[in-house]
Amino acid sequence: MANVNERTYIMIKPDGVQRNLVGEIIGRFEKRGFKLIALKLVQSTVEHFEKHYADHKGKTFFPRLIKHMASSPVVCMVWQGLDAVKTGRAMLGATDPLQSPVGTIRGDYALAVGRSTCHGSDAIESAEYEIKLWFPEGVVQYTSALETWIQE
Ligand code: ABT
Ligand code: MG
Repeated sequence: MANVNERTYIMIKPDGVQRNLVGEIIGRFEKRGFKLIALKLVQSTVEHFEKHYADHKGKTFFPRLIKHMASSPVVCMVWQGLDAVKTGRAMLGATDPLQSPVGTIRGDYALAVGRSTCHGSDAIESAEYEIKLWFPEGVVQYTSALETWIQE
């Protein structure tokens, strides 16, 4: 059963922030109908990104990935709505931007695997882990007037 309150962790990566794509990416999630329940710009650390990407520890690309992620600020967000995890991933495109269809975030704005512009949780369990990792203070609870007009 699809969950209308499903949450996903979306993060605009250093290359997305540096290229001024923040408004564009936030706008796509807003226009799709998702509800924003947490948002912040942070300059994070190597240690924190090692936790975020713990599943990739030991892989050859890991040190380069972590170095890039900690090189400049990122925008951390939690979006809520119907099937948010799977739909969020579909909005991003594929891991390799060159394999991402036009119309997706990576298919429209990215070229290289190591500069993929935006992160999205790949499963409900990883979303829960990532939301706790990036928002230990919790998310914002509020009623959105739009919800009635987006979801059944
Ligand atoms: P993320 O949303 O960043 O997690 O990307 P995605 O889930 O699409 O892809 P995964 B497999 O999680 O890759 C994480 C980051 O590692 C980079 N990467 C990945 C490489 O540089 N080389 C590789 O061979 C693979 C598999 C791409 C992702 N991030 N960046 N930047
Ligand atoms: Mg991933």
